[in-house]
Amino acid sequence: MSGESIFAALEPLLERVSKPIQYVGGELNSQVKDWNCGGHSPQGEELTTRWALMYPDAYEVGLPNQGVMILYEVLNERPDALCERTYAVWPDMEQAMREAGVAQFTVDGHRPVRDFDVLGVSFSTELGYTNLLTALDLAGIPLRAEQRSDDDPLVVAGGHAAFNPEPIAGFVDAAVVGDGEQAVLAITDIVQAWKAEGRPGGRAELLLRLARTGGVYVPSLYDVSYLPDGRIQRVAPRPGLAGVPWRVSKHTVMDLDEWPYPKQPLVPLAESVHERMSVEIFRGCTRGCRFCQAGMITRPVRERSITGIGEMVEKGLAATGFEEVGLLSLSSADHSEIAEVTKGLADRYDGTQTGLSLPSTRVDAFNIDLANELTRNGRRSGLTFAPEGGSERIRKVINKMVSEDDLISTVAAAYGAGWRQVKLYFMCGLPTETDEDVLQIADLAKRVIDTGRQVSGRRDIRCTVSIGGFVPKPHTPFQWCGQLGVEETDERLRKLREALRSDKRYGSAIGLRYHDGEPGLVEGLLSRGDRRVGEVIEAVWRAGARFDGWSEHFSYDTWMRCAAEVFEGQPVDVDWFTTRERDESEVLPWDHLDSGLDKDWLWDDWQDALDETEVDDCRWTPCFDCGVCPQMGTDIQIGPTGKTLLPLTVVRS
Ligand code: B12
Ligand code: SF4
Repeated sequence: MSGESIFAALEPLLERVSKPIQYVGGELNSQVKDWNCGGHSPQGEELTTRWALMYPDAYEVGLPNQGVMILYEVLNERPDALCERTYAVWPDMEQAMREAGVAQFTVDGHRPVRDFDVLGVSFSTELGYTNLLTALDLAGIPLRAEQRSDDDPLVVAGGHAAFNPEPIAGFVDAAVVGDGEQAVLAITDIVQAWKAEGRPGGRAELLLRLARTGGVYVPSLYDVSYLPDGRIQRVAPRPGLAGVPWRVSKHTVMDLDEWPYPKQPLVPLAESVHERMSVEIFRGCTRGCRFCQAGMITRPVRERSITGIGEMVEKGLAATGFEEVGLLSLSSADHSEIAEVTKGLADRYDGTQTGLSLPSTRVDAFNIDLANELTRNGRRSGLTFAPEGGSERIRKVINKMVSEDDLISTVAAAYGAGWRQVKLYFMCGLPTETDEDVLQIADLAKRVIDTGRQVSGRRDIRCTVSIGGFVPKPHTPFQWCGQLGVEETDERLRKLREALRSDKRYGSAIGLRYHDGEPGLVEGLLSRGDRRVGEVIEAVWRAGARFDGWSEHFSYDTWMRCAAEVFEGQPVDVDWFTTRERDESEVLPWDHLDSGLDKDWLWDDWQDALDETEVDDCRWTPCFDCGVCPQMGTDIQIGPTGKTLLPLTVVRS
């Protein structure tokens, strides 16, 4: 494998495409390591393991992605491994590359992706699947895993969408569920040992070795059988494969302080969605919102210590020159020492250019105090809250324990403290939802504005309602529910728009942002699909689908037409995968991927949802047996540590 740069061939294309800077690399803290950094064994075998890591979306979305940034650094720190990044190229670049015969390349060394040992793909969302196919095709790697030779890289999927890799099972060699820090190092060890031994048994042996770890899912080693009505009968390891597990376990990093990554965050050259440094202050969430896949699959909660956070902020700022730090997690205000963290950092960076921010979604006054603290000297523009459901009833169904009065007193505190704009996130199409539940969003928004005008004494305050269609996800209590159809979703959103527009007293004070139901239905097909959906993905891609997460590229009609052709004569169709409610006994396509959550517990939680019964957060109440801790041998890890952040001497030049 050469690893030669193809930049000379790429360069002439750059002036013909949009935003060429996204293809040139060289960002602050990026790395290009020696292709043979691991050296050779006495027998002449290569001892370097090379990863190309892909975020299957445009550079501007992929560059700031935390998961990719972390794994890139973890791998590059290893002397005998190297890792470079690759992103989805825009259609204009795809065309130019095809015309000029330029292969999918990494932005770091501009090396052909096909020269690497592993192509790791980070799937945060299922709408990136067609972009994987473009990259494979441009790279010259066969689309189907079974057609690959020993010279092709191993294609490994990770990220949250990999918790149901079945729709892409035919295109990937392996999938990893859960945290990647230790998993990528373990995979590197296995690849390295196999190479050092002279690649015994070829690709098949390598895949078997990975599968036998119990933590890497190799779809080609499993057979799926179906019942005549289309449901799955069984997913089982292929006969005669000793050591291939029936269920594949997720990976969990237990002590986040031991993994303070990224230490050297990448600084984008081109415009990106997120131009600030991010520090992940904890992982996991046990609030138990029933729609939230991220919360369910990342249990248990593992906090980074206050001192660990302080160190990451300080070192990260020094390494990047960023002037803003975001304290990120699934629900940052829930960190057991968040008040101390925010006060400590606000004190430390008082009087400097450094701004601090917290993605604010928790609906309570405490959150406002935190936001106020972080903006002591700054402008108070907008705050975001996520009540998610419009009525008190539906919030019980989804286990979002927020009353209308909580919300109103929270926004009163926000407008009273000088904030001018409040953004509220909601979903449409939640289980048991009626028009009435969604229409209550309009009443709520009006109450928010009335309250804001009252407490601030001003007319120029705003409330933006942002609403999206709910997509049921695997490994959540809503994995069994029927998704709301496109027409019903659009009709409900139309009624909400009418209700908001009809009252002239609010004029432009209330804004509405919504997505129609079409992309959500395709996301639903991909989220809860099985291997039969793979053919639809390939057909759609062949029909030109690219960047399905972008409204200007997404074509619902192409998806529906291809799905109808693929499913012709089969007992399944798009509705079967999306709007159909499943029963308790059904084998779900992802049952053999073990997220730690007990299926019986999830079912009971689904029944509790239908009964409008709420369940507490296990961080502050006794364990309610979701199964994760005993199953994974893990534990909730929260403070308080009782430590504080020492102020730093700010050196001004
Ligand atoms: C929580 C969250 C946020 C939080 C915190 C973000 C954070 N911690 O990075 C907040 C609210 C700040 C946020 C903001 C935004 N987000 Co956000 N966010 C998420 C969410 C739900 C989880 C991300 C997360 O936990 N990251 C933490 C990192 C450490 O975890 P990770 O990426 O999963 O990676 C780990 C493992 O999965 C694994 N892994 C990952 N890849 C691979 C690959 C291999 C081969 C292996 C082995 C392992 C592996 O290893 C990693 C380390 O352990 C994702 C959806 C999702 N399900 O992933 C959306 C998501 C990534 N966000 C999205 C968007 C659009 C945004 C915003 C641009 C929104 C906006 N308009 O401002 C901003 C940009 C922020 C940014 N840094 O890029 C989109 C991206 C869309 C796309 N086309 O890719 C997503 C996919 C949501 C969606 N469905 O639309 N986000
Ligand atoms: S096993 Fe218990 S303590 Fe652990 S995440 Fe589940 S409910 Fe919480």
